[in-house]
Amino acid sequence: MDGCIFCGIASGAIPAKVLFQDDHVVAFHDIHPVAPVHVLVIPKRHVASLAEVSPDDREMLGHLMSAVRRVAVETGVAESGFRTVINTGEGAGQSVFHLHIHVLGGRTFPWPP
Ligand code: DGP
Repeated sequence: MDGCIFCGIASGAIPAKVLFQDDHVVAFHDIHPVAPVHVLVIPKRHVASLAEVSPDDREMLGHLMSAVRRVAVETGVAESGFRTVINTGEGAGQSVFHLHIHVLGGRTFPWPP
């Protein structure tokens, strides 16, 4: 989508520290990390947020979750533990309106957040 930063990263037009990508998803390091491991997983296709997904997106959502596991393994936090976050809507802190999963690791995370 024109003007979407993450569409730009998905297409390669905007540079990012990409961990891996495939036909469906891109995993790249967050520009403002809040943990030693802070990777974002996005679908290549533009979807604004989790509030915008439909039943047709089930396969894409599966790709995202599978990629989250791969991020955890490749960054070495699969065993120590990792936090996944999807901010949905401005009220929840979403600032980029292209669906993304934060994968955070390398430190402890309080609960409730
Ligand atoms: P959220 O607040 O949940 O919408 O998270 C958006 C995240 O995206 C935030 O942690 C910072 C990150 N981010 C924003 N712009 C860029 C960018 O141009 N490159 C990278 N790598 N990350 C970005």
